[in-house]
Amino acid sequence: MDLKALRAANPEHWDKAAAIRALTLDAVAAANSGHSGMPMGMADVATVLFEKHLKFDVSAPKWPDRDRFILSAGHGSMLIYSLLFLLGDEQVTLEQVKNFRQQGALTAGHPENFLLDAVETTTGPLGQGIANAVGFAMAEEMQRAQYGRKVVDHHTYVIAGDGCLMEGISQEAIGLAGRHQLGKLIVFWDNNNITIDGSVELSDRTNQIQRFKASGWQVLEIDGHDPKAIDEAITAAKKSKKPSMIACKSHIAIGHAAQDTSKGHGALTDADQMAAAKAAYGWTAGPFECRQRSNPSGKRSAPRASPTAKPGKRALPRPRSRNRTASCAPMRWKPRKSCRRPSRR
Ligand SMILES: Cc1ncc(C[n+]2csc(CCOP(=O)(O)OP(=O)(O)O)c2C)c(N)n1
Ligand SMILES: [Mg+2]
Repeated sequence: MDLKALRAANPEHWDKAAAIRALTLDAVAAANSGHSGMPMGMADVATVLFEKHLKFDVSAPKWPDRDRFILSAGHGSMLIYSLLFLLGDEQVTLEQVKNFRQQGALTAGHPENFLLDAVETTTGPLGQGIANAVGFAMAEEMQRAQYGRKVVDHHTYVIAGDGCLMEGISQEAIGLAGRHQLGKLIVFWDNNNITIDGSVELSDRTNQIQRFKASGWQVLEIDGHDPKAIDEAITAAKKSKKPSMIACKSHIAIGHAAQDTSKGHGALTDADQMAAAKAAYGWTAGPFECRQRSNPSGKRSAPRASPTAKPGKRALPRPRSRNRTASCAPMRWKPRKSCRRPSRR
């Protein structure tokens, strides 16, 4: 992997994804446990999804018509904690990130929906997240049929790993989603060919592309480190009447000595190797330091207008701003296009 070329091609994107990678390394090292490689490998996909497509308001995580994001590969929980911290989620503070996996922390080893408002559903048992996501997408279809598109019109996005797709429960859910043509369900497969024990072929040789196609899905195959390809695939998936599976060829623990190995699945804590990985990213800040956090003042962002609101009117009351200190200097993530105002379809 030529990280320098990737960085040079999309420097702004790269730095945002690198913030996820660096925070993941720092939090897992501080806890001396966890899973570093998956968040590092899927940081590009998550960055494009959250920056360009996901319809949500970080200050109103329970806003009813938000897009749902489900991290089925729950062991990679630092992916969602990093994203929420960087976006300015008021529950996921720097303190919480530093206390990753500690007793009483909201940043539990696996995402827990009863601990964090922005976590849609608890995940960790492989396969559970993707199966739950099919239920979320079915609920959306049913509500949309009942209340209409002006009120209910959101997508359900999932990141699932090799292990999720190996679990039997995933087939029942995939079959159901295909049967009901849940076009607003979009699954990213972290196609890194590595699991906890080694390469996937050790235990499974299923052709996942054909499997999803056979179950009635649209399947797209992309380089999971190419932000343009990720963006285009999501755009295409959103247009499909079928549920979509985006197979994202990725490198677990990208840029680290453990890249593409099962060692990369677990906790990467070696100080020298961490320093080398950060150097490869061009990341010069110290542990837990990042300029990338949006909303560093702790001020809540303006609420979105609802699909039914007249232009200029707010569907949600403007929340009060809060004072909170953050160690990061301002550098806002650009507002997501889809977050400005939902399209009227
Ligand atoms: C049902 C279930 N069985 C076993 C585990 C333990 N486990 C956690 S992650 C993992 C390997 C997952 O591999 P993959 O999804 O490819 O993740 P990656 O190594 O790419 O991060 C296993 C076996 C689990 N979480 N759930
Ligand atoms: Mg894997």
